[in-house]
Amino acid sequence: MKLVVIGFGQCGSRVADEFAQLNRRARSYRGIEIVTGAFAVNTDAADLSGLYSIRADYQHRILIGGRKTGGHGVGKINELGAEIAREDSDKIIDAIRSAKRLFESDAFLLIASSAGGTGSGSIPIMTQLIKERYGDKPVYNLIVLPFEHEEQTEERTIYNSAVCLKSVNPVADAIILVDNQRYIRKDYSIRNNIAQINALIVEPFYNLLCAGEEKKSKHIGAKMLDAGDIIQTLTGWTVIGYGKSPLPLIRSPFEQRRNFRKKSTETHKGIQAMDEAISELSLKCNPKDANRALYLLAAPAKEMNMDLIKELGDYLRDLAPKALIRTGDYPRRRGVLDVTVILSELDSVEKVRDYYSKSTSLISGIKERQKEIKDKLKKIETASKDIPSLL
Ligand SMILES: Nc1nc2c(ncn2[C@@H]2O[C@H](COP(=O)(O)OP(=O)(O)OP(=O)(O)O)[C@@H](O)[C@H]2O)c(=O)[nH]1
Ligand SMILES: [Mg+2]
Repeated sequence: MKLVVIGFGQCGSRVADEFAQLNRRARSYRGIEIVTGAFAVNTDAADLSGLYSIRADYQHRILIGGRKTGGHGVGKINELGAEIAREDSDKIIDAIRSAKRLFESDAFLLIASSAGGTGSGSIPIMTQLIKERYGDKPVYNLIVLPFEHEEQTEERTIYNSAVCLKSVNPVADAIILVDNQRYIRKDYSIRNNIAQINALIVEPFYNLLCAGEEKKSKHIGAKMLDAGDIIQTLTGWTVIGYGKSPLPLIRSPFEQRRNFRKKSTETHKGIQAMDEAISELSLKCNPKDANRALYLLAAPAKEMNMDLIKELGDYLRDLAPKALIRTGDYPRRRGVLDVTVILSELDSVEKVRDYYSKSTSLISGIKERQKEIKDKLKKIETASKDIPSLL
C-alpha cells in the first residue's frame, strides 16, 4: 500500500518524518516504495527545520500562518490553528497536487497530536478539504494522544483533544489512535526520548504497507494482504499493534526433521507474538468492541503453515468475536516471526468518551475565564477613555 503522508504541527511533522524514513528503509532493503510523498505543515519555522527525512524545500516543509504567528506556533490555541489552516489551505493543496506520484497512491494519511494547537486545529480542516478534492482516495488520520502528566497539569490538553477528536470523526475515513502514555509503560526512561517513541509508533506500519507491494515471488504469501484489504478494514476509531517472537535458527534439513516439537513451537511463537501485539495496542481498548480486524503474519516461509495461520485466526476470533477478520501472510527474513494487528470500527473507546465528558465540565470554566479576561480588559479601556491617543 502506498500512502501520501502529511504531518501537522510538531508532533505530526516528526511522525511524518519517521514515515519518510520508513520508506527509505523499504526502498533500500526491499526495493519497494510505500510512501509516495511526505509533507510537514507547521506554524513554527524552527520545528520544520529540525526534520531529517522530509525534503527540505518549501513545497514539502510548508510554513503556514507566517504573518499571524511570526513563525512561532499558535501556543496551543487550536481555534487559531484551524483558522490559519483554512486561510493557507491553498499552499498545502498546491504542494500535494504537485507531487509527481500522487496518482499511484492508495490513500492519504494525515498526522497530528490532539493536544497542541497547530496540529489539532488544522487536521480536521485539511482532512475535510482533501476529502472533497480527492474523493476517490480514503483519507486516514493518525492522532497522537497526550501523556498523562500533560493531562494532569494543563486543562487545554484535554479540551483540545476532545475538540480535535470530535472534529475529525465525521470527516476522516478512519482515525488511528495512538496514546503516548502507552510507550513509556515498560520503559520509563524513554519518556524523554520522543524520537524513540516516534519510531515505535510507525514500526507496525512497515510490514503492513510493504506486504502488498512485493514483486518477488519468494516474498509473496499464500494470502497476500494488499491495499484493498487494508482499505476494507480501516473504518472509524482504530488501533494498531505489533508483536514479535524470535525463532530458533534451523540450520539444516536434518535438524528440521529431527525437531519433532517444531510445529507446536511455531504455534506457540505465533500466539506469543499476537498476544504481544494485542497487549501493545496503540491505545488501550477492548478488542470485543471491534467490528473489523486484520492481522498479518510475517515469518520465514518455512515457518509458516496453514495450521499456524488458522490457529492465529481462531485466537483473534475469540478475542474479537464481532469482528470481520481479514488475514495475510508475508514470507520474510529468518529468525523472527511477527504479527501486526489492526482493530477497527471500534464502537466504544473509553479514552475518547473520557475526553468528551471531562471537557464538557471544563468548557464552562474556560468560558468563564475568557469572560473574566474580557471584563478586566474592558475595565482598563474604560479607565483610559479620557486619555488622548496617538493613533
Ligand atoms: N509522540 C510524540 N508526541 C509529541 C511529539 N511532539 C509533541 N508531542 C506531543 O504533542 C502534544 C503537543 O503538541 P505539538 O504537536 O507539539 O503542538 P503543535 O501542533 O505544534 O501546536 P502549537 O505548538 O501549539 O502551535 C503533546 O501532547 C506532546 O506530548 C513527538 O515528536 N512525538
Ligand atoms: Mg508547535
